[in-house]
Amino acid sequence: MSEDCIFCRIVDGELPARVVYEDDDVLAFLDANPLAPGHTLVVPKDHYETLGDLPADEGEAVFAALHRLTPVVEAAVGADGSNVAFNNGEAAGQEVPHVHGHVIPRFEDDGGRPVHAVAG
Ligand code: D5M
Repeated sequence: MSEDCIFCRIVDGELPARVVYEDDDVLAFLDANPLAPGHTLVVPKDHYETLGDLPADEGEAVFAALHRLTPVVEAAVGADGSNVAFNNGEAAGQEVPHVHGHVIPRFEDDGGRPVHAVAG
């Protein structure tokens, strides 16, 4: 737990979130600034800043949750696909320094642009 980390505070229940999945190692909740309906964030419960800091077993737990959740999120919003991505490090646009995967639903009629173009 990092006191000033918003995702740690969500994991601890101090800040509200629309939680869509939880297990021993991982929490998933809707993104507050969604790029598409159903945009979901998947975070390890323990605080690590980047993927490189994440121990392999916790990385496996995050990937297992992404694997499980992605088709569920797509089905929930009627998406035709999704971008699953990590912004890793400030230089890559990571704004919240608690490693997290994005599941961004995509639709046939949304232009088909890659996610970096969608994010602007
Ligand atoms: O993405 C950080 C993402 O985190 C960005 O899409 C907004 C989202 N965010 C920020 N604060 C919150 C809260 N409190 N709840 C839910 N979602 C939030 P990055 O990859 O770091 O650029």
